[in-house]
Amino acid sequence: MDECTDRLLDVQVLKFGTYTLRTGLVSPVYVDFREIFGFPDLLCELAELIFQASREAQYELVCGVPYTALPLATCLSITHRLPLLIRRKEAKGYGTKRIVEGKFVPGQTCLIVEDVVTFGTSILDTARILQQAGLKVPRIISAAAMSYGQRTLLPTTAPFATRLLSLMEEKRTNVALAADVLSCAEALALAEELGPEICMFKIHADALGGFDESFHLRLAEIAKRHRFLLFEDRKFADIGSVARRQYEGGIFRISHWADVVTVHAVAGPSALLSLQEACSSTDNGAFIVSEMSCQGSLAVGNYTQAAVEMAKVCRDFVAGFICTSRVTTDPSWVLVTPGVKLQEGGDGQGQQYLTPEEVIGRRGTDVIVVGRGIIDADDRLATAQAYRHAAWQAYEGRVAQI
Ligand code: S5P
Repeated sequence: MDECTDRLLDVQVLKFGTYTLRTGLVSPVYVDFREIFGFPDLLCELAELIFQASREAQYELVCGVPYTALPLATCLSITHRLPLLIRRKEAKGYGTKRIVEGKFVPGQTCLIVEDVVTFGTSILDTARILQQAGLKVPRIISAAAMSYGQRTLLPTTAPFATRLLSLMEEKRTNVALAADVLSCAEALALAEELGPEICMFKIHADALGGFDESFHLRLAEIAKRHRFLLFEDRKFADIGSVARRQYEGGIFRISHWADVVTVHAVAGPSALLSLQEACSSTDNGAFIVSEMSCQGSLAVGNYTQAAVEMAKVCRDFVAGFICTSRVTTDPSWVLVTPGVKLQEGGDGQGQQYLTPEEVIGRRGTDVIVVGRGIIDADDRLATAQAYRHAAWQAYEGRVAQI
């Protein structure tokens, strides 16, 4: 793979610099896949890497996302004798009017190959069309997709988002623990036991018995040793001046120890701007609550869209969103999803649970927040590891495999 990457750089398929993409995003990396057509041996080498990466998926047909991935799919088809399908961009207005060309029968399984994935829209369109034609799509393979690490290179990624994305990539975990226990002593024991498995430790300081300064000093020491970030789920929702006092003062003095906090969008951007001013380090940040996991939440539709839009006024402070779906396709924001359990369902009090595979793999968010799924388990460590494994597998399935 490294040799192949070197050659991709040599022939300028892969470029580093400052590039404004079609979407308006500025990227430090650019993949000009069409350049590869002049180097058939390199094209075959890349197709072979894709074949190796997709080996454990069982498929009988191969289809490239039009147009630039078609030669890759063709190469795979010829080398491995896999029948090729072509998905037209529009159905022909004459003759067969077919949108999927090639020989297949409904129920067969097809691998979709794409050259570069930024947001995945073209791939999802192709998958939908193949499924409508009766085909099964087990796996989508891309020659390039944005990993957590790559997203830290985007100039629009906020400092806290960069810290979190790098930590997730290095530690290989996208699980945040919701440490909703009764006392600070219990929270410290949890942090010590599960710290090695998680990227963030989330608390509601006002719901923990025995809160004092020694608690957050000890928590910060554990966080440093086990490498996780401290998340106070305060959900600020007041006018700017009050939100600032709640952040800096009182018993909790949140700004002194929390790396990240949550802020509701309901009061507009003033709370965010005040918190940013009061922030003890420019590396800290906030997540805007743009959707909620509970039944009947009003954070939907236009509210959600306005919350996402609002983040732009405070780009250095807002790291991303609390959400249950892909509320934005901009990869600089980190999407954090609560309401996650290994089995779908509810808690009888309005909470609704989705699985790690559903939120990370299918809906395309980045971090799962798990509370009772781990805390109520007999073996908390083994259960945290099971969530970590499931969420990481779902992430790896989403980004490039080669
Ligand atoms: O919409 C939301 C937003 C949040 S931050 N729904 C949520 O459940 N949360 C938080 O995630 C909630 O405050 C709790 O700490 C955690 C979910 O806990 P669980 O025990 O249901 O996994």
